[in-house]
Amino acid sequence: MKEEYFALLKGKMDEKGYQKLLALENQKLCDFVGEYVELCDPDTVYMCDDSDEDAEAIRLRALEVGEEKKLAKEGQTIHYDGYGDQGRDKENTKFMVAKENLARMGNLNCVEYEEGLAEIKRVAKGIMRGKTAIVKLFCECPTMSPFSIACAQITDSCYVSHSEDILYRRGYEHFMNMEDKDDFFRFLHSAGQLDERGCTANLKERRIYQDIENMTVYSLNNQYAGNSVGLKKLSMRLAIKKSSGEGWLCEHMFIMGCQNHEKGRTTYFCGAYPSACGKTATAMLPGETLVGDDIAYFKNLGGEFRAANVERGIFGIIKDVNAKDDPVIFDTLMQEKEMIFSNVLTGPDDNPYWQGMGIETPKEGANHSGPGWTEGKKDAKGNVIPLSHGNSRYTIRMEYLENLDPAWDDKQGVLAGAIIYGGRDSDTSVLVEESLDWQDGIIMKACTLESETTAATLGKEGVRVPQPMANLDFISYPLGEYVQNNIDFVKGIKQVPRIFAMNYFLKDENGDFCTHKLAKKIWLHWAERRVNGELEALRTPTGLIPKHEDLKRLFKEIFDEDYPEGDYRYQFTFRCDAWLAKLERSTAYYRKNVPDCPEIVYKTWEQAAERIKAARDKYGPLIPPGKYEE
Ligand code: SPV
Ligand code: MN
Repeated sequence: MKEEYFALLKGKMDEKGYQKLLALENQKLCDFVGEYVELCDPDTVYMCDDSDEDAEAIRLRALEVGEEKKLAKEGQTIHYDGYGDQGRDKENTKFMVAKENLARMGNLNCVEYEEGLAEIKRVAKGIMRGKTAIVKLFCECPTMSPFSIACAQITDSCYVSHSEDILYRRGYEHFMNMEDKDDFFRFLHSAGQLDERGCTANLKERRIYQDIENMTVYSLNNQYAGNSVGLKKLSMRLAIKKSSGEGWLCEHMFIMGCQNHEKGRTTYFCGAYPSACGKTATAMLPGETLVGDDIAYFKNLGGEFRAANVERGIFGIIKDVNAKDDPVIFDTLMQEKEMIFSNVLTGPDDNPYWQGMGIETPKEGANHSGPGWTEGKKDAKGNVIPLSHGNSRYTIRMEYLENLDPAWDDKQGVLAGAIIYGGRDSDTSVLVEESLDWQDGIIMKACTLESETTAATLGKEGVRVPQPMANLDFISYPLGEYVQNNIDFVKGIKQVPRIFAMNYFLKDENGDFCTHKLAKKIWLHWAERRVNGELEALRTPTGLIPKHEDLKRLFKEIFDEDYPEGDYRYQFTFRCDAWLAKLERSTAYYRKNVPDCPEIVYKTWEQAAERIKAARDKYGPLIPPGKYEE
């Protein structure tokens, strides 16, 4: 450690904490802590190891300083983010890039390196005065595994540290034992000054600056976890950059096990869906098992396509979680266990309530807009404030879940059998379609993924936007190169996963969704049988779809429900004009925004458009399932 930091840290840490830091014998870590303690100037520094004692101290402190409040059920707490801090702040999330590299970053949001660093130093100066800085070490993916990435977090937010303790594996021991002591991600976070509710007061100075060259993120004046929790989306951007140079992939995907009881087998699926498109609901389908719900690392281990969950917890959207549609999560949220609710209503009985909960909710309470909310309350812009924010969340450990997959923490990850790309699309894609092969899947299903915006990001809701791989917000190097890396990843893989597109949001003639919410289980089980070579499929101009008889049998077996031919015909009709428009939108988007897009992408789309046009000439604009032949 640099000489000057010794005295500084000794003065701000208790002896126990100071010794914990020194015991790691990690110069780079000490310098990171020293440099930012000097700059941010907290009153004290609390160094954690992997003990429950340290975790408990932080949890209690979150209550003491008011960043969290107790709810009626033991262990449950509520945290509020500021009214203007309810989602990821894309505008102020920037990559710090050297001048000479700025041009090749395309339209990624960047700031020139030195300018960015100067701004961080200005905003961070003295930002922790009057507070305690918590230093805690974590590990992404199972510790001491081929997937592990060590992470060091400095934060003055007890809520952030508490959330990270629920969501990630503790990493002090990992730091102690890891081979390359210099190879870890670094996160500096400050919630900044807090208002009387314990929310960030100074949102105007919100900054999330990502130094992808030095694997460090600076996040200032915010609390919403997508901005503040280093190990979640901030580290994801670092991991994507790191993976590009090391031949692996970091994807915005769940990992789950589809259970075929009849055959006694588990097939693992990974799925990418933009926010609020059914990702967690799919990962949590009753009767299946969960490995992870948000971020997956893919590695080629001995020729096998292995997937590992970065996290050990879930930071999930709570809106519409109810006993009928999401029974596994709903039941968990009713338990007396350590969990954090954010931005939901705290009712007069000190229980949490949210939109779409499926029970009667109170007409008053405290919520993201402040205490004293009553039904009909309006915000400064005159908009009615719902009882809970659309992006309000729960933070839980996966170990609470009855559907946790036994392999969730395996150091080798799980063998991926299939990848799903799922968008929010009311009028184009069928409910499930298999791609012709890996490359076709990446180009036709992953690159063309789109969604309508939701409350999970700041800004207007309901606009259709491109969502390549549902990963666009996190891609930290040129997108064309990322697409090529995705195509190339399976080279040398013995058993390449199948790729499926799923769309739960197709609407019927009345503007209602076509199926009930649990029908996703049917599409999943159809895919499971396809992966295992058991069912035939029908061709469309863009891939392969189920036969009615197979879905009918699955609906009967799984739900004891009928699946009428008429529903099937509507849901699996190929819509030529909508698809041509989709390809046109994708082409225009990539031509404009992805200067390094591989030519094969355009060629594949052109060929698909030709097939669709020829099919339209032959069969008409709406092609019912089974009609199309190559
Ligand atoms: C998402 O929006 O994709 C999330 C929540 O998983 S956030 O932490 O905001 O990224
Ligand atoms: Mn996510």
